[in-house]
Amino acid sequence: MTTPKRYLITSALPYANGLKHIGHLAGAYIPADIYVRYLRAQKRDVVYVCGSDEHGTAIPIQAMKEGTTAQAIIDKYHPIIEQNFKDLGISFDIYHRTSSPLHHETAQEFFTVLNNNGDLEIKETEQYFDEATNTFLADRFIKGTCPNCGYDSAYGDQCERCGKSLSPDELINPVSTLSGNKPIKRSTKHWYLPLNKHEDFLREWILKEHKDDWRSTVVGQCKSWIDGGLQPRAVTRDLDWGIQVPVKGADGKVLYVWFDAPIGYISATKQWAVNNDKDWKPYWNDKETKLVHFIGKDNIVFHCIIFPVMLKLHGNVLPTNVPANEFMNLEGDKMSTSRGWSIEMDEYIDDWIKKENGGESMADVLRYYLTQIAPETKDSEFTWKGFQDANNSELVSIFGNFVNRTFVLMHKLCNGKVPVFHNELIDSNDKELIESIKHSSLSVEHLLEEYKFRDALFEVIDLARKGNQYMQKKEPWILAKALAENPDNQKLIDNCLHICLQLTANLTILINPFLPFTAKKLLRLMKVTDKILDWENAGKLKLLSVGYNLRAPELLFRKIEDEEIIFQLEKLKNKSQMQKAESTTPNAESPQPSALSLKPEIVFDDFAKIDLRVGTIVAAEKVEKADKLLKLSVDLGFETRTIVSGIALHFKPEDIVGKQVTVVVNLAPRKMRSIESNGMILMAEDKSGKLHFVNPDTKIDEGSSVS
Ligand code: B3M
Ligand code: ZN
Repeated sequence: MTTPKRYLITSALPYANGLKHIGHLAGAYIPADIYVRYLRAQKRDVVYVCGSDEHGTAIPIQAMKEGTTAQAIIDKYHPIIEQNFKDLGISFDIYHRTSSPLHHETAQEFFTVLNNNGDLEIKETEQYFDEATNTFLADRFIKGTCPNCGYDSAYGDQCERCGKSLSPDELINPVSTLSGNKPIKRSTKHWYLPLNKHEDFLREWILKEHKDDWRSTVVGQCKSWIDGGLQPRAVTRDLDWGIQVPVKGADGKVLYVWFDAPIGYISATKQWAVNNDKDWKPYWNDKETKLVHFIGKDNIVFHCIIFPVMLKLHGNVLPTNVPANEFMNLEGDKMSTSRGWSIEMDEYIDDWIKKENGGESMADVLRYYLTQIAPETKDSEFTWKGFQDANNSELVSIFGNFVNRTFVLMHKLCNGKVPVFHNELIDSNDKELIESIKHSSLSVEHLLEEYKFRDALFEVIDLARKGNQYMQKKEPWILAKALAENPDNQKLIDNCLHICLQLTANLTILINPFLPFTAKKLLRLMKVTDKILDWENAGKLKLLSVGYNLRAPELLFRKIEDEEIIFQLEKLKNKSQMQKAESTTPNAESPQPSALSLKPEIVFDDFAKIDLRVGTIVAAEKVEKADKLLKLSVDLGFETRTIVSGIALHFKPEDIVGKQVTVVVNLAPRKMRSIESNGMILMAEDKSGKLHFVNPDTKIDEGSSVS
């Protein structure tokens, strides 16, 4: 294999419409980061780009849910997502945004070139239109039943269950997600990318040229797409959020998000070049660039069919590989933020990294487990038990243990210095381990070049395991006990620890792409600079010089206790129950306007702070000069409280005495009309605006808690 002149590595641009979960992380970010860190260690010319995808209907939909603007949504989530990636060690060279002017220009230029060359078709067609909101319905503005798998909430551009790419016309029983109404058809003009004209190219390029070097899952999906017949694909939309179509008279039309988003890789490269005083062009125009897209399987068609056709027409390089991952499930079910069945990156960082000193090593634990169970060839599953096991029985017991023993013994038996190696005493165990070090380095390299990240990681851990076995055979601590009788034992001890230390240095190089925080810690322990991480050092045996003083041992990983896992499992269950409760209340799941004014998502901990109790109203009177307020005395079992409530227009005082109510009892006291109110009564408002008490279906003890 000849080494490519340069690499351009991309990870899918996440929509800046909410927090991203660890399934996303496992699919498109961790493998790319491992690959990039490896390439950097190989001293290859590599640029790793990513950024927020800030267009498409996903953004305005989230804005409606949060009762704010699309701009406010992207400005809120872009920095959070960017920071989350940083905290987890994802080392983009640039994390850009598609809302930037540079991106808008780049995408418009791209469109203009294709349009001017006659590569796009303009068609006037009938499209779904929502009269209530005066909006054409495309992508996520329209939902219906998937013709492929029967899922009843498939979007107009893709079914999130089976991954099939759709058009609104294919949906069975379509409804507007904006109003919940059945849409009508209305005529509109759009630009189309005639994929059908590129079928021969795609067959040749994917199904012949790349049939053996791309993952079979990827080639398989492309094949079924091509065999299913390629259709012209609309690349513009009637929408007010996105990049203006750069054509006169196309007001109110924007580029389809899947047209502009992948161009985001190009604009990110441009911005990186500006920031670093480099030339971006060769990365996209020179045939000697190796372009690799890391994505999840739901993005295959966009990266393997649509974007390559665009790149070819525009005269850019084509991806060399698209190592897409399958999905990662969670505790027996599909991961989904909206159903509350997920672990958000942000949540993991809060729970595991920020809470403890030296918490970065917990970022590596997640990176480790997600790589170990990476869905490279089929769907996989994250379980908290599996996470705990991977940490406790591999990172702690194998890798961490080997390094720790080496450092402890070196300090105890070799004065904290790298001991000399006595060549004349080399034995078969030494030779075997030395061979393993060389062999593993080559093998890890080979596997990484082939995007086999889980196998590569296994190889590294296996090498550490061999280190433990070697030490077990050599038993330097036993040799030390007999030093008085056999002074020559010191030489044997020296040889053992010399090799173990050189192995530690090698493990540092090999683990660095996977667990960068751990590698950094190891560099500190060995008191060496990151020069040692150069891949050319892998497999070498003289990385640490004889006589060099090393730092005292420090644990690399800590054990994860059962309670921590139980806590996470409980939290997950609670989160999904809360979400379920919300979606079974009327109007929440069905696409009524009220669903779109949902408050921002909170975590269970937020909810748990609210103390809700059942109480009975024992007295009620009007508040003077305040026609809306009633002053209530509420018996809560443990005490009777005064609560001022704005319900006077709905209830007569004498009618509500004796009624049970639900009270927020830990709300900070508030003065209203100089009466201190100590709590709040929960009320439900019906369609007509009438208020109702929220109370148990039968009379129960005052003070009973509500949760
Ligand atoms: N934002 C979809 C996703 O987050 C989309 C990826 C764009 S990559 C150019 O799955
Ligand atoms: Zn489907």
